[in-house]
Amino acid sequence: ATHPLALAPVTAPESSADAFVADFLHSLNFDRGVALSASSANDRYFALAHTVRDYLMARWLEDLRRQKQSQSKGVCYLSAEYLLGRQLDNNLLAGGLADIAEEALASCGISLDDLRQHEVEPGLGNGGLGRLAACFIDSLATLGVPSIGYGIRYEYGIFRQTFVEGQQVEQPDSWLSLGSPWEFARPEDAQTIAFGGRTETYDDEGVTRSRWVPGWNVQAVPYNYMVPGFQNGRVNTLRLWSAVATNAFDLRIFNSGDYEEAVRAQTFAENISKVLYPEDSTPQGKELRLQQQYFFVAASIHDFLDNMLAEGFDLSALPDRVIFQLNDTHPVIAVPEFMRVLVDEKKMEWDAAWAITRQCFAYTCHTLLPEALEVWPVDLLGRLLPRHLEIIYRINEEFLDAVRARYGDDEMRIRNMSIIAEHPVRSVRMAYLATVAGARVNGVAELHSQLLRDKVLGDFDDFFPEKFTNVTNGVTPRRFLRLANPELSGLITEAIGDGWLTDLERLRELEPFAEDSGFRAAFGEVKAANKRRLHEVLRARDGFEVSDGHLLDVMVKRLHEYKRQMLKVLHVVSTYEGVVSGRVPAAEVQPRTVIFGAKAAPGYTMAKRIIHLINAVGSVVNSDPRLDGRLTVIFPPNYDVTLAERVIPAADLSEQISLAGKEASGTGNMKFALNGALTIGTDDGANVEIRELVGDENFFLFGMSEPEVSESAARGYRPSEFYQEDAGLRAAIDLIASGAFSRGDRSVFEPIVSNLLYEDRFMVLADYASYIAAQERVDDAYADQEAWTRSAILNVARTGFFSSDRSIRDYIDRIWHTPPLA
Ligand code: DL6
Repeated sequence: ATHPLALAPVTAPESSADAFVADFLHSLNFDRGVALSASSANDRYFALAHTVRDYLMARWLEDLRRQKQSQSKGVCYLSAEYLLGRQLDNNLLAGGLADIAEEALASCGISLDDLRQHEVEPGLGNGGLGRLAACFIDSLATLGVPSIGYGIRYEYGIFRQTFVEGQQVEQPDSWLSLGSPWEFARPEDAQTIAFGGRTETYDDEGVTRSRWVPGWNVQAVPYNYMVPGFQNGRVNTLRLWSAVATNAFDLRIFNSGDYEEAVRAQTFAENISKVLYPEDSTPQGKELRLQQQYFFVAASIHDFLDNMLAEGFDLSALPDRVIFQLNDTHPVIAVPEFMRVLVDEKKMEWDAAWAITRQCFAYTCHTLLPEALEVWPVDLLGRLLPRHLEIIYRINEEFLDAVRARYGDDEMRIRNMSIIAEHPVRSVRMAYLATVAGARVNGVAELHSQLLRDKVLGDFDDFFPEKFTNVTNGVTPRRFLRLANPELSGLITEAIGDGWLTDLERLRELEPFAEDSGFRAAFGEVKAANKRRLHEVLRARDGFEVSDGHLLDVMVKRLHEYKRQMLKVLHVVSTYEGVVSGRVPAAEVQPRTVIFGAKAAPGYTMAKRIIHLINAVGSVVNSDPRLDGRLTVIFPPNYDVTLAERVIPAADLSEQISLAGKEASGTGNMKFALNGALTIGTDDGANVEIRELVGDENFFLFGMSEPEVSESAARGYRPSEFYQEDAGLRAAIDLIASGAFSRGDRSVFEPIVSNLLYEDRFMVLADYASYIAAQERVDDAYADQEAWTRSAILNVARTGFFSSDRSIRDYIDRIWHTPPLA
């Protein structure tokens, strides 16, 4: 006999402050093993997190059951990065528990806000791509789409940035040192992941088949995380893999006293998920990176096939059951792995397997920089994954046969389209493999998708035009408006109700309020309150002071030359130079605080020099009395999601100033506009769509368009001509070159100066004059606060399109065809 309780479904705890207190104390006592009076902040944070988890648990278990039982088509989102941000607030909001939790904790004499600050955010991503993945899983859950996110549980996430004498120093991010209350280890669901070895053929009842004889393997242990939808009773799963050695250590060697050798294999295996690869645009041919990629996609594919399919599932029906979305090229090695499983393990005919594979994958490209498209040397790939290389060769052979059949022996075209590059080293072009294998290929903003078709993947567009589509990125309004900006959310809800939280286009209803002086005043007060709150955060975090009445001018994003933080620096230096040279009276300078936030990849020397320059300029400008406190540069270190949530709601001006044709989309641009900052930007990435929606009069456009950039490059770009012809630009560059920001040492920033004058790959100098003119328009506009606030409200009202819910609906319509589960 089975006890009736064992048969009953799991139920959520009663939703009341008293019940919450009881659950919280129970968790403190029985999970943490402490009394409230003896508990640490970490104990209380864990107990709170466990209590919140308990409220979500019944829904999660139910969703897991339903998704498996329904066998309807679902999305497996494969991403090497998830930049999740803090979880507590998000889960409280999704579960509708924030008020109860606050009341419950207060009755125990605990401040919810204090516990919030205790959470260490999991920084398992580098920037835009990883944060997009986090927004997408939030929207998938909110829309009730059957889906699972797969990735890597890096032991160390994106490095912690500190500044030593203005220069970036990286520290490991040991986000797990106190544990994570949100994860569920599932060692019983571990997968064995093989590497190395060789391939062989064998006779299988008269059929010659290939198989892989691997050289070594590791265990992939999954950790599950809840991904709750917004107050809809749905909870999806994020499953992150951690690498563990198959044999922890060799006891024989250990007993002989050679302890290092005994654990060598363990260290080697566990390195695979040790650290997030700290690059976001320029891949380096690192073996460990390829190991990471194969490790997580192989584990995910096997997990899906082993655990998500019904008993006796007919594999030919896989396209009706799953779509694997490849988030950039990092997971593309999944394609040959899937083929290997179908052909070698499931003994399917090659053609049948390929027909299935081509329907089960789709590829999102997130870049336009050719150097950011990953390639793997065949030597390395063949050594690590010999069978996969054979499979890639065959895919390529058949693809090139089809190309020849269409175009004849056009050797140039064939060389250009081959998945295998011959120069400078024989390599596999992962973006090409993804394009050949994927049912769909999408860019992440209209302009980007068009440039992909016209330029980066032009021959492929000619060959399979039906594959190409666009899905413009989006951001979750729950985290980036409701949680990050509670005051503005409250004001919006008061005006138009709260439907916007799941239907962001409803922000349009705010448009008439832009004409309402009372609403404008309230909106202005919200902005001022957000600035004060940011000020408190920056003071407590880094000791910075932000002056009242300043225009808050913000540029936060990864540091990369194409994003052109350098252009922003030149603007600051020009303003400074104007005053100290006596040309511009300080009293005429619009008071501004310029905030930078940016991490540079540790190996990216020029990016690190620019960080150094920003800090150096800041320390000179901020302390020069001639500026009369009217220009301040603040660069808080370690910009992360948590800081973004404070900075974005406070900003007046959003800097989106990449060279046109280089930023695939940007998502920061969307977050700022949604929070009522006006954009100064080029016609690049999603800026184009933001400007179209908010209107020219509410956007400060400057700089060359993408065709103008291409034309200029084709003519032969000579940056020194701009330097010669523009006195303001010359003065700014000369001031940097003079050592004014490096205690007279001209050598410190000389590499930046000569790069600008003689190379300037991203055409900073060409856009300088237009940028300065646009900044003058900003100053003029800001002087009329009523008109500025009106524009800010219209920015909020007109950018509802940029919800990640809309992006996910577009993926469903154009790519996945995975309806929500009723
Ligand atoms: O699609 C998300 C995000 C875009 O908004 C950015 O414009 C783009 O730079 C970024 N790409 C990456 C990876 N770069 N590469 N390869 O982070 O993706």
